[in-house]
Amino acid sequence: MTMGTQSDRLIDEQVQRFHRDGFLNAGMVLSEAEVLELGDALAAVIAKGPDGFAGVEPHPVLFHDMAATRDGEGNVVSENPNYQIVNIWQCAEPFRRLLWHPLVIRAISQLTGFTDLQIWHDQVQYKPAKTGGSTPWHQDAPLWPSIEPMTPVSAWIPLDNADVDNGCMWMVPGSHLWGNQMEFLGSAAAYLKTRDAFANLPAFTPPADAPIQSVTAQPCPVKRGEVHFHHSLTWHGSPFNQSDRPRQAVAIHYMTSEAIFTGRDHVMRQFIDLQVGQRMLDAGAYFPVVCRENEPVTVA
Ligand SMILES: O=C(O)CCC(=O)C(=O)O
Repeated sequence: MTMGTQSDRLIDEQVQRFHRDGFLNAGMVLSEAEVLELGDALAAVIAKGPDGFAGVEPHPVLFHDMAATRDGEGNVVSENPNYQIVNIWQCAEPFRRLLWHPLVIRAISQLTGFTDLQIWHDQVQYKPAKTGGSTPWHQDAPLWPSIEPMTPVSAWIPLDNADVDNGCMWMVPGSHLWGNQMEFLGSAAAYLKTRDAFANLPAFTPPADAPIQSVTAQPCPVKRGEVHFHHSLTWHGSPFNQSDRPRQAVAIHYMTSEAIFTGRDHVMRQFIDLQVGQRMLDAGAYFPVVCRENEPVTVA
């Protein structure tokens, strides 16, 4: 693991860079064998497809092509599929074990400053070779209205080398300190057709007191098995896969112990049986606790 000079912790310079930019590539956290095991598990889920899970069989919470639309006759059309699989951990053991990765959890604890951490949900995004579609510019936290405050940090681990050709994520440094800008980012959706257009965000003026004042879309190549962290308000997205290689990656979205339930909707809302205002730490088994009092919990 190349997280810092110490083997299992980020160094101060990495933590500072994360706070400045809102994202950080912290280096390798998986062995080649682990990458292959996760890849096989993902291939098995993809081979079943969104409709391939029998009624009582463990299945992901959501499995769909984010880019699919319907034609005039109601047929599903998707020239540029981008498959999203939410909570693959519920049906694939290697992904379940990954939630408890101690190095990743220690880093999330350092980056958030919280000693107790919990899983919100995971999600795979799979862009097939040559055709894989884009993920529009967005911020995560506004898409998660069931929980507050908007402070979580995510770990993103590709299972294929992710680069500008096959649709690595792009981030805007400093944008995590510009507030909720989803309305503006929605207007940027038309800028997704090509990589150059993706990089060319419309004009935006950051808040005057924000440390970073320039709006720069930066590609973030990440090697398979490395971890890339991003704050839940960092502007990010990923363009088309223009290569002859697939682009598969899993994001794990973590909550800190300050997360409370708002009552608002999200695909994970169905698993929350709490009163509004109660802490998510009491939400139960679908939201595993992975760090207690600064120590990663061992795999459940
Ligand atoms: O995998 C991608 O390209 C996008 C993932 C993403 O938006 C996220 O992890 O928040």
